[in-house]
Amino acid sequence: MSHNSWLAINRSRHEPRGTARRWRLQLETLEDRTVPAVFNVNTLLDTVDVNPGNGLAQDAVGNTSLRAAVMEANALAGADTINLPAGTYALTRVGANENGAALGDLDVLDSLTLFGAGRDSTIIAQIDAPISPATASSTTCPANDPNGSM
Ligand SMILES: [Ca+2]
Ligand SMILES: [Ca+2]
Ligand SMILES: [Ca+2]
Repeated sequence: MSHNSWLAINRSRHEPRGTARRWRLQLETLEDRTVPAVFNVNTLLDTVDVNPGNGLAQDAVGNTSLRAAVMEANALAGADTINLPAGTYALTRVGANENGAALGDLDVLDSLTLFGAGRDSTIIAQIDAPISPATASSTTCPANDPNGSM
């Protein structure tokens, strides 16, 4: 999912003109996590991520729920993507005024893209507001639906 280095080609600036160009390959260390995580939801159940921040959006039985995916995406710095297959995702974990996506609405705390299977196929059934972006750059809707719905 991530890679720590990037192959870079670097040419010395101090070469005299007219000489054969010499290219040197060098490894350049980048941030630990440069590739956005992609979570593929595989359950309709409203379950929580048992270990936010470990790179896996897994509930207690190892499934990836929408809520677990949002929790893990929040725990990982940077943009992430969640793929939602067709189905109705009923948010059943009641809890007003909770802002970590573990209860109630799905609090999106950083950049996140959700892809559904189409407006009439992927449905998030809400308790109150199903998704509450906490930042201006948060949620975008799927590219595969011209209406901009799930
Ligand atoms: Ca996790
Ligand atoms: Ca994130
Ligand atoms: Ca919440």
